[in-house]
Amino acid sequence: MPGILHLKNLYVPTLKEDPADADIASHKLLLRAGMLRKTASGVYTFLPLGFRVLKKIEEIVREEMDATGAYEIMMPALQPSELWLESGRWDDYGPELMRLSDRHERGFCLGPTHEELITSLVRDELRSYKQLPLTLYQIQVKFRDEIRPRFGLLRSREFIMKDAYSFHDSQASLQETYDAMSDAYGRICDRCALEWRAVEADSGQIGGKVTTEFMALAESGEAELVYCDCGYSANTEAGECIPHPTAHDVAELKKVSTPGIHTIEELAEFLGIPETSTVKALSGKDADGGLVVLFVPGSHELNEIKACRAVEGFELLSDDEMEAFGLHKGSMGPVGLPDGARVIADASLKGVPHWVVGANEEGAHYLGAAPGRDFTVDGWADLCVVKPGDSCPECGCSLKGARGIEVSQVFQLGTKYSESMRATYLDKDGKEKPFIMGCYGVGVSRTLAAIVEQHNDADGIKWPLAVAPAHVCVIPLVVGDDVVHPKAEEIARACQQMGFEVAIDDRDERAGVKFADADLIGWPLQIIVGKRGLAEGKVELKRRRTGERSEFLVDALPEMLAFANRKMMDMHKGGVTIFSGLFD
Ligand code: 9G3
Repeated sequence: MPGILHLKNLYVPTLKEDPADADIASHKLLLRAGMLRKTASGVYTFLPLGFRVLKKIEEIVREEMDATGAYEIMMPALQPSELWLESGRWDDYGPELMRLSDRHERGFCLGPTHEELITSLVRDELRSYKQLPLTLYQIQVKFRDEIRPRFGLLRSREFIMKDAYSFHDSQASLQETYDAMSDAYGRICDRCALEWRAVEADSGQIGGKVTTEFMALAESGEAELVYCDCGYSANTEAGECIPHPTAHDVAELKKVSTPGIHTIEELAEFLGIPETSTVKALSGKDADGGLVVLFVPGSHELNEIKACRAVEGFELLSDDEMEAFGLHKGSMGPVGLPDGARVIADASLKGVPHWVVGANEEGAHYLGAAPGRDFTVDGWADLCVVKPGDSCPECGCSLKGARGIEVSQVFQLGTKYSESMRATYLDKDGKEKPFIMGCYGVGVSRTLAAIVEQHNDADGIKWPLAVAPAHVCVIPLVVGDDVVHPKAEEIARACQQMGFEVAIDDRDERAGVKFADADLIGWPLQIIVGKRGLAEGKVELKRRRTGERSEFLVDALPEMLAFANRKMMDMHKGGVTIFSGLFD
């Protein structure tokens, strides 16, 4: 049974004011509540109460990982450079990969992730299809030298991640683990009382193609997502985009003078047409340095990740490079491009017979530019950044937008690492095959911050019961006397006997200071013990989540706590009844 936390002895340096360099709620409140301290830019220390919350989140993650049949291990943070040279990633990453040399001048890195390490760990001894599938995980510190650490734990340079890796002899087997991990991640978010959405995402550099991100909704989140009532949701980096461009009614090619017009807004206003009737051009070069001009509806932005998928090695041209190609920024178009230029257009423009677009001449645009008649489109692709109001790719309804914190992610890696690191097994025909792999990460310290982002108010943090530093804080309004303080200790012990995690604020401080700190730290329940109340045999209860206050007879406390405890145990059994009654 956990001991009672005596705040008089505990180290909880609360702050009255927001620290200067903290600009989002979770960063401010974790510092003010004496749970976190900055050691260096992007490097933090968890103080006792913050550490208790971190451990509870880890425990929820551990329970859900074990329930999927994954086995916990602990890999080193210190990784030999040889492994990253083998996978070819030593040179893929720049200053973000924290590198060091040991006393023998051997190269190491502080692990930002562990694909290389886990693959080298198993490749010599995980040799038969009979041993598959296998999922191993760890909860471990990670290092990424972010160029701009900020928002406290949301983007730090050292952080705690649960990372799991699975090994399979078939895509079907990988899919099974991928789905099981996705379900587990949903339960982890629910048990942490996070409002979340699973979104299709872009797997970026790490290869593989299928990936799902779990986003905790928060205005302070760096990620943008769109979602639909039908259940579809996607990261705007990757989500399919279906713009609805409209054709302007001029059919023959007609050059119009547009002096000083350079942006879509200016063009649309100048011509008195909607932006959806204009076409925006973006010039770039392909892997061979050849000119490629991309065209998207004026109402949307180019998604550069999608552009790179459509054009190998695509890079946007600088202003100088545009000039070198003789292009006029702000009036580029498909008619009259330099010879050899490639034209790639957003698929939605297939339905627009006449474009309003630049004339490749300063201060001139074309109306009625017709693909096929006036110019050739070399390729069509999904090139736009999806945004709220666009049609849902699944059901056609209008998409809603939100911002989110990516708290976890599941990836299908395929054979990217098993091939580059020659990690194979013998299949049932005795043939060498590279493992099919998956990897799955939960940002544990980031989840802690996401919970605070979703559970706070002007007075401080409102910890969900499942991760609170303790469930109850008993607050004697007088200490050192022979009535109130002893009774408060007795009540604390009664709560403890009932299985609650209890703190008692036995500091010699004014009531106002104790109430403010209790609301700031965010204990789910406060039991306030004062002389006047005791004279009537009563104590006051305050629920942090709702602010509701009620009085209870001290003698009724044991069975009331027993009732609350039974309900709380229901919640802890992984059932996710958001606890009503005593604590809500
Ligand atoms: C690096 C550096 C930063 C990185 C990586 C490598 C992100 C890197 C992607 C992943 C993918 C998954 C297993 C757990 C879940 C996430 N940032 N990624 O590979 F060298 Cl400096 O980490 N890995």
